[in-house]
Amino acid sequence: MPNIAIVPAPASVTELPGDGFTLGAQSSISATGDSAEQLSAAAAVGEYLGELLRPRTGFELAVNPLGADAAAPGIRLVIDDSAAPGYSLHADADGITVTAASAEGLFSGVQTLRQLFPARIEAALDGSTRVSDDVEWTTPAVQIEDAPRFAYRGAMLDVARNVFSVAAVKRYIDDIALLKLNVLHLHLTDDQGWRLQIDSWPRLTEIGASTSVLGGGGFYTKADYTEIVDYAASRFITLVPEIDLPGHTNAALASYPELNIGGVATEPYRGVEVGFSTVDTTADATWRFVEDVVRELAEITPGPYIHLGGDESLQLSSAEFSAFVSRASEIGAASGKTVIGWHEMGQSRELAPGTIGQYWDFVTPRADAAPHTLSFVEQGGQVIMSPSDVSYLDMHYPDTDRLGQLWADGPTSVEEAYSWEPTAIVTGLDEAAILGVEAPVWTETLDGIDDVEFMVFPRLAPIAEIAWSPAPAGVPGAAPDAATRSFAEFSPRLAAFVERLDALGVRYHRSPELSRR
Ligand code: TNX
Repeated sequence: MPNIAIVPAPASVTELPGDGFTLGAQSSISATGDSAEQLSAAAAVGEYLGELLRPRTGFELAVNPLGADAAAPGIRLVIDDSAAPGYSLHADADGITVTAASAEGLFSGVQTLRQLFPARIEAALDGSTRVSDDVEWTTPAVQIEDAPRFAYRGAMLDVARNVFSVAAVKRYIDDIALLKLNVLHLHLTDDQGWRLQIDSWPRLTEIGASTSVLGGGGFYTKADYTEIVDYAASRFITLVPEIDLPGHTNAALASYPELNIGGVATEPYRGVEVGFSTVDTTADATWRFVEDVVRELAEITPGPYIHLGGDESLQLSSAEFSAFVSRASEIGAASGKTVIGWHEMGQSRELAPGTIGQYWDFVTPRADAAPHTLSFVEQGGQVIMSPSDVSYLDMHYPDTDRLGQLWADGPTSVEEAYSWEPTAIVTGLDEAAILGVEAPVWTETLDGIDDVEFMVFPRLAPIAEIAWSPAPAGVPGAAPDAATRSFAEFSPRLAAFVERLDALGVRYHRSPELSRR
């Protein structure tokens, strides 16, 4: 087991001679910045760090906002305008200093800092654990320089097929923050459920939210949604809400007859088929619905994106589909947001400029997936990579079929989730055209956050590393000294990471691929 084991791998890690830092009862967390605003932003990250470290250590760890240039013992969080992108971290016997140009950079540095302490520091105190003074909370001596490769590092949670409480979503936000992910994409609507209050179309939740695949109904009020958005923001995570159109709409079609071709409401649906539903793309009611939903969604969404779906629309001709998504993308753009759509949306050559595509085909593209994906770039947008055969975390693990599905080229091993490269999938889609990487988890078979954690961990860690860590050797534009990505090198770091999950009580899959310490 390496002495220093961080996931995702930082850009550069240099072990220093001498002792590392030992956290003690007298340690404090100090925050400094060049302005009052930076000072309070750094102090807020310090408070978050204190909340992580206090329960298990029992130390007070007071947070002291000190103003620029203050030297203080313990952990120093410094916002400095002149700092490089990302963060740098220096740990030695005198203390730990994390420096960044922004609070977001500091927060990333804090995620690295957590992983320098013994994993047990993550454990919550309950009846079975107790503060004990026989643990030395010591880090290695190290200098780290780090910055993300991709700006968009996401996880998607399907809250439409099954219902997840606000508390469950918050837990998932904390789970993904550990891995320096900065986007939570919520798939809010589908055939089996509509999960967001829309004031101008109340039956969406009165009727459309009454079903799910495995349990009862449920939805987020606007206040619930805002609570999730705010919690995510406190972890520097942007919420991307998805309203899936024009297919995957049975919950809306069951709620309002006027959205249907033929004008008759459908029955609520609890099955797991896809591709059977569509709104009537020529009905005035449909366009009032799209306008109203987008307007109300944009009003409560502070982030820059809204996702309008566009996947698996199998009931429309290509011309009908293209016309629908171009008009929907214009409505989305008019709300002031950048629209994201699944890659099929790229069939349209008249998307709102800058629309972002989300690629979900395989690592080797089939049919028209590649041209449809390139179409977004040709129209001034970028692409998020979610190749389903390696990043759909609802696929079975090779060693258990207890949860999940198989359709995306069979089970997905931990090694497969690590062994792909975003720039090597669609020919002509280079680094600059890729906004980032996202791992979706669809929930037809998943009942609650425990099931999600089982499917997601450990496989989310390799994907987070692909999203965050520097381009490996062999990728165009990689640094001359770039490392080769190797599962053998990753495995011991992953083994160290899951010890942290153990301490946190995350119920991950104890995959036989996890090497033992
Ligand atoms: C495909 S690929 C879907 C979802 C399903 C998922 C199940 C894509 C954008 N959509 O509707 O839930 O497969 O794995």
